[in-house]
Amino acid sequence: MFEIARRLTLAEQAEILSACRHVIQQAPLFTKTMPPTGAAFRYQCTSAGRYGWISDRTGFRYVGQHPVTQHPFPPLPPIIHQLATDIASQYDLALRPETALINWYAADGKLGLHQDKTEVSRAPVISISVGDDCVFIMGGMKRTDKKQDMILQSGDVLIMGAEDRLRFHGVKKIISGTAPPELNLKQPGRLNITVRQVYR
Ligand SMILES: O=C(O)CCC(=O)C(=O)O
Repeated sequence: MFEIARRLTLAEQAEILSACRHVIQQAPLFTKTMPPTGAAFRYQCTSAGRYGWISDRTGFRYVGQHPVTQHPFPPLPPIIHQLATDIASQYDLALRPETALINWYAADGKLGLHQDKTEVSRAPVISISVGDDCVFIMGGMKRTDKKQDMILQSGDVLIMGAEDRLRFHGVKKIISGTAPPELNLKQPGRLNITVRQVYR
């Protein structure tokens, strides 16, 4: 299934934002580059948990150390861990969160169509959005399959699991100025956190 599994309250969103800020203080956002060209991605990223996802000229992979600080990634914030396992169990799916990829999209940020398949595990991916809305593209199992645009808003928690775990997807556009003012974002943009099990 892929669907919006929950809409978080503003208080929950603020708590998640604060947990991510704490992670970012220890494991700063960085810009990855795309294999094989070395072109820069249009968003910044860091991770929390046992592993972090990186990409460079040699490929995509999970690593145990932040590529800039060379330290282990900070622990997965308990609020994010709990939310992800609650959502998975709501759908009777097992998920042992091993990493949270934290993406930050500025106003011109985007992420091309891709499948999440660096993970060996096929446990569901739980995706939490905070900040500006975005136009999210959901495709099928093949890159060329029909795609649909959907708006992801601040507080939306999307699940991609079971037969939909490997659907192509991407972020087409950030809709600037749509973040809830109560969140007091220090700069405009969108935060997305995907919680994943990496290994079986
Ligand atoms: O930002 C999003 O909503 C999606 C993030 C994503 O697909 C990824 O990090 O692989």
